[in-house]
Amino acid sequence: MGYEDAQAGAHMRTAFRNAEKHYKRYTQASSLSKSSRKKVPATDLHQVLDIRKIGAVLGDQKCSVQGVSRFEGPFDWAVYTLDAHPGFYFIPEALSAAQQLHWIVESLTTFPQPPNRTNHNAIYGPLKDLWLAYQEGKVLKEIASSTRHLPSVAESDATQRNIDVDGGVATAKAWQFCDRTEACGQLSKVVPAELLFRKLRWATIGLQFDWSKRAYDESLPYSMLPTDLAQLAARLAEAAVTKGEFKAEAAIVNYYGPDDMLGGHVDDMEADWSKPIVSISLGCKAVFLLGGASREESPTAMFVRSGDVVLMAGPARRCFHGVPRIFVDSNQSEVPDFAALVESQKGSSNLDAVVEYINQSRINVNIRQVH
Ligand SMILES: O=C(O)CCC(=O)C(=O)O
Repeated sequence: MGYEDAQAGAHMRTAFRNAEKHYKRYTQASSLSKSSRKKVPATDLHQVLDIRKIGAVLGDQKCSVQGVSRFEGPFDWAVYTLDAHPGFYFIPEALSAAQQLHWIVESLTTFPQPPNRTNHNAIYGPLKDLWLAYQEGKVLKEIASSTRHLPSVAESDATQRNIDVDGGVATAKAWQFCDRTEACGQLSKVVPAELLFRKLRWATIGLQFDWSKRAYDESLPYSMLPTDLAQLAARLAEAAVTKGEFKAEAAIVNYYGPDDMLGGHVDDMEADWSKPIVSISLGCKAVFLLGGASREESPTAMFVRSGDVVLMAGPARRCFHGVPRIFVDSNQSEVPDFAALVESQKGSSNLDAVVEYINQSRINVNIRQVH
């Protein structure tokens, strides 16, 4: 949709949708000739709260600036609240650059590994070593599609399976990463691992989530969250936990490319809303929208940068929220200089591809207590 189309009919849309349209990234179709391209005006960002900057102005003062207040407590970080959104907490620069890099690497290499599920499971079944296959320039090829022979899932670790049963007829599809040359001349479907990685939108870790039922499916195999991530989340959650301890049982990892956004939604599948969602931003800067209990309420827009953490607990758990925009241009993305950090850590492993990816992307790891 073009910029002008997006402006029409604003009065028919909800306040949340209007904000999404306002902050969305508009680009011209590359198929348009130069003469038919219209200039897309720069997005007006003057209403976006910059809590990092407001926090620096506030210091230890007890007053509120632009509806942002310092939350007092014995925490490891400065924590801010929004006067208009009880139960919402913002922790700027909670993670050091080295910690950010560590979780970016995990998000690319480990978190999408089975038994964790990703958006690719529905089509290809579990994909093992997707990042490695992408780095090695591999392709995913369909190696079987049969209505007679239904191999057992455990038959081969290297084989990725997706088994459908339709009207009593079982169809087994099997996929495997292989070298491009091996797939050459093959008639069956072939998908470059690079494309699959670019289309990776989410991975779920810990207890697995069934998006079609909007519920956790505890019958699905899962592995626990890494202990260091669970411990970090429990420490970050402290400001928003009034009783007991935060137990990190599940997480959704969202991957955003330059044009990706996450539409307004409410996270209400967990049993105990007094426990916060701990949401960690990594990579390119983004606009985060926090609305009210209905889409009709006008949301507050704020910048989230790499290393920032937001907590949503209590009343904020009922609030619509989403990410309409990430900033990938180097003058706006504000990604820490991970290349320099990698250079200073040389000798461990080659992280150039990770740095290249994150300079054009955003990752969000949001951690939940389910029970
Ligand atoms: O990417 C973000 O910051 C928000 C993610 C989110 O709201 C979700 O996964 O439910």
